[in-house]
Amino acid sequence: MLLLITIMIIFINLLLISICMAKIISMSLPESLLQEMDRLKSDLGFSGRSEVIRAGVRMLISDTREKQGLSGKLDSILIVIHSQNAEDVVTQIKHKFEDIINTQIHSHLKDEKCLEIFALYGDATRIKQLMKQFQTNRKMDYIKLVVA
Ligand code: NI
Repeated sequence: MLLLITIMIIFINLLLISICMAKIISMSLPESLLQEMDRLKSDLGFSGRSEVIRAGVRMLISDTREKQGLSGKLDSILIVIHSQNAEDVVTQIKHKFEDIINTQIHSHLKDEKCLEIFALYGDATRIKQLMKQFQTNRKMDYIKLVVA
């Protein structure tokens, strides 16, 4: 019995330590993204917004690790969705990467969104650079790289 209580006390202490180690951050999100996040929360059964963010960050980490491992010459497809008012940004970015963009398809979606599909061929480093330009731009709604 005493052993059980000791184990429980140790367990509670570890739990408290792990809770204290989590950092609280404040962040800003556009209303539309917040609504999407809340929809995800209920659809996927997350217990709270923090859980959704943690899962999202974990996915981004594993996705980035996977992409970082790429090397050599690659064939790939880059899919980007953005709002129509971001077209000038996309034009600027794509002109800097003409050496790896073979084909580009531009199509219009609902809600004044644009879909870009880039067929790429080139060095993995260049492809990663292009992806980074889109990923770090807050005007982009969706970015996905598919490596052939
Ligand atoms: Ni467009």
